[in-house]
Amino acid sequence: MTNTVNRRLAFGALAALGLSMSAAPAAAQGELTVYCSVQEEWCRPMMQAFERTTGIKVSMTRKSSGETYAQLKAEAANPRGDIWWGGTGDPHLQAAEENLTEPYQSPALPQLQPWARKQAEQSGFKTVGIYAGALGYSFNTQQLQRRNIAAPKCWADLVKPEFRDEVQVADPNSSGTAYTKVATLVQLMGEDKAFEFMRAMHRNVNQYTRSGAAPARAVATGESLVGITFLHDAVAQAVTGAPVQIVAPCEGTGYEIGSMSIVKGARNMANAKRFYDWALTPEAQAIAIEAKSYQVPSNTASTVPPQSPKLADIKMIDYDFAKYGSSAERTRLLARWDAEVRNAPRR
Ligand code: S7P
Repeated sequence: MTNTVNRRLAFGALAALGLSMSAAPAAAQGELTVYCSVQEEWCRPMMQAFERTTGIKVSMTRKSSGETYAQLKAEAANPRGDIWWGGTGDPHLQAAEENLTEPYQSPALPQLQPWARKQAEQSGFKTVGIYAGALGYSFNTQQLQRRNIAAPKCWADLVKPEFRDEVQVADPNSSGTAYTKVATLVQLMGEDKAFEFMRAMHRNVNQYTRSGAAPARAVATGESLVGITFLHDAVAQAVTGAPVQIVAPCEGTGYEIGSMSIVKGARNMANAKRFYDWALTPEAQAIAIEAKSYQVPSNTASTVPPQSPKLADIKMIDYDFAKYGSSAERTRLLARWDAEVRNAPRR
């Protein structure tokens, strides 16, 4: 799958899709450049709906969370994006700390879940929670049965010899999902034990993908037996009828607060704020369901998709967003992961 897509979504295209012109304001209302870090399948309808609602022309680029954070840093002197929508919360917090994003208090803040407001308060209102989701893994039920392997239930199962070359997970340098995995294991096991575990699991990893959700697709097609992702990304495969079972690991797991931030020095600041306010409405958040994106939405009036993993039923760690959302901690953990895990021998 192409990881980066630049697309200008014109009204002509909407008309071609059969949408009535009455749904699209006739007057052009300016432009907006959005960096989108959820799946392309959700980015696209979200941008189309915003264009339809406001008449603002959107130029959207889809990249993983770590890649977008790196892009904001690279463009800091000459910002090209206006708003960063979606992706795990840690890199949004890191961008806030590095003054790459703009403080903004949306009038919609009081309507949000406490975890979404806390994300905003913690960052000095430079980011806000838009959804939440738990980390875990999925496996291909047919492949498992064919190989007569017992169903894994815990993180500890993923280092067993029967899963040799059968575990897929993303690279935490590019992927927010995989950074959440590193931070989760460190909080769950203690840092040295977590790195020992990741080195042992490295022997079973068939590929470190760039994108966090890719391992869920690999499980659905049988290309990998196990994939570590957010659970909602595996549910998105299961609802298509793929032989996929999700696992919330028995030891406990971490979670994300998917976030949104306005780029510091945005060229289209007023439109960025308009998008920000709109993206927090129940109407905008409902687009996730059509896009088979089963995170828990942040507006208290939004409908939680029935397919969403029930966060209250999952053994969850008290994820320390302040610590693992700090730039110094990210840099340190990624350097250790590169040195001790990615470059470790596999035999
Ligand atoms: O698919 C949705 C989702 O899992 O993708 C975001 C993620 O940051 C993007 O993927 P990367 O791991 O490649 O950065 C999550 O925030 C979101 O829930």
